[in-house]
Amino acid sequence: MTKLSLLGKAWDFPAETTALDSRQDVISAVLKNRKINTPEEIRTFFNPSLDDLSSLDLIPDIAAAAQFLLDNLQRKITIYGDYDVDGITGTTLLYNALQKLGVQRLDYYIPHRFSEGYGLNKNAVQKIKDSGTEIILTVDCGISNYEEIKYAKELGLHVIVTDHHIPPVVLPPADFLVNPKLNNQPFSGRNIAGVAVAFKFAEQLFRLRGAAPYSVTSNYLDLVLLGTIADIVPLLEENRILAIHGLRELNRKKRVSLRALIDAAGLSEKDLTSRDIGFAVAPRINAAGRLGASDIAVKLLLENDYARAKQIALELNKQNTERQEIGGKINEQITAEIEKMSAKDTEKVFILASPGWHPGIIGIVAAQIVRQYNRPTVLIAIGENGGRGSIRSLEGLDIFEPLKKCAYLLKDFGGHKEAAGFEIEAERIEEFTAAYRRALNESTIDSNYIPKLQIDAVLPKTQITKTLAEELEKLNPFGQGNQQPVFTTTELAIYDFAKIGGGKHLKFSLTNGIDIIDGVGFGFGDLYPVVQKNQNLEIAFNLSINEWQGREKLQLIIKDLRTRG
Ligand SMILES: [Mn+2]
Repeated sequence: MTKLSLLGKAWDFPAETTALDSRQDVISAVLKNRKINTPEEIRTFFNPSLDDLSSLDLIPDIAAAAQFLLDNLQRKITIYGDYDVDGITGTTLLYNALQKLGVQRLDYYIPHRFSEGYGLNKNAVQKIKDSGTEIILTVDCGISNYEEIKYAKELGLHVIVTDHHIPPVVLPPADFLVNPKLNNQPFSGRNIAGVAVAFKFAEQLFRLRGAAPYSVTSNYLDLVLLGTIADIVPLLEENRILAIHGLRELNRKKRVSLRALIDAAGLSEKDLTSRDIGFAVAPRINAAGRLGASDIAVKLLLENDYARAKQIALELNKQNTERQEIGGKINEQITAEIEKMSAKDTEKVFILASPGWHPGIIGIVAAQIVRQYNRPTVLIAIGENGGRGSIRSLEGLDIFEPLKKCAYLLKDFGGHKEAAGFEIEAERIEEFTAAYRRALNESTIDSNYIPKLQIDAVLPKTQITKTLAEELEKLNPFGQGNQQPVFTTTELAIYDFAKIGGGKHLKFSLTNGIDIIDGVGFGFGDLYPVVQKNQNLEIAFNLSINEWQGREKLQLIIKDLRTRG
């Protein structure tokens, strides 16, 4: 029997363990868990240069597409993006680049999230053609739009696709396909975001014009960072290089529009981290699209006037707050419903549907429910045109394969292992609920799927220090593939604990027999009675530094608790 933690997780320890006598030993162990082993890998991990990015030639078609565009700068060009942060930043980046290259007739098009959906559509292509456009340049979409691109070609348009999504078997008949995943060899730049493909395409354009490597495009790295973080690509290899340089660029605050957005978010006082981007900046850029139209976010990012940018940023703030309030209400409703559901109806997956839910927000709420209950969650918003569903999963549990098996019940669907979306006729929701539950049960190899907590190392008490916490900061930016290190120890005991934050969180005093160390468990309020009954618990934690009244102190962020022995 696997031993489960209080959060219902199995703790997963590294296969090999070495003695952790020094801080360096701990850092090495953490790096090893991330497969960073050789001196060169360690160098690029801590101190990456843009020269460490892979050669542009590894992306098929990139040079030919760039040359074609340079030969046709006098024609009208429309950039066709996507409504999420990756697409919005990618659109902005290419717009900046083409403007810099002197394109006079330049436009962009972002499809409406609900009335048009993801990718190209024929209506939009027709509108773009009617506006006098001769070249469509896509970003973060296009590789799956065979029919729409064929149609564009029939209308006499030239189409350059830049995209990072997995190419389908039959490729669209575009003039050029710029997608790192069309190179079948493994290379470090294969898993970059859509905005990073746009970045490389822009870099190719400027190099053909004789610019020194990254001399122009380094100004765009703030945009690359936002799309990279928001698209949740693994923050290792090239994405880490781009993110580190992107953070530097962002914190220079040279882009007026982002400065306005950061000010409006109340984050002007500090250097931003990848976390701030994930929690504060990206959601604001996304807010408009979630509620409907994303054009306003591109308009913001292209704005050079601070006052006007601030105005749009405040509008996005408002939409983000609105988005949170709507999400909060849906969450409350779902939580109440789950409490009433029978064990059979909550087994392995939650599937809930309701009219009146906002289809742009259920994805976020589903992710919250997954975190609250450690269970994959399907939410379906029922509207006039049927149901729109969002599925979110736990790390490592594939919810997409079972969705494919239910394709016959769906109008449309897409996604990947851990997140997916679909459209369905309202009448078929009941049938889908049963079919999906069955498919999930069958496809999950371990039918008793247990979520895991990856532990980096078991620390001796001598290593649980503020200095180590400071050194670990150098592993930033944390994210997918490079999580903030999680440790356990057998040498700290719970000395005291209390509810804080209106009962939502727990504050711990931990002791090694000599010192007292602070710990905090965010969202652990519900565990109060359990901890009260048994304080003989082992903790899993991040090391962090808490600044309070000008003094810095070590604080453990408790990730999980389990019974000892
Ligand atoms: Mn993308």
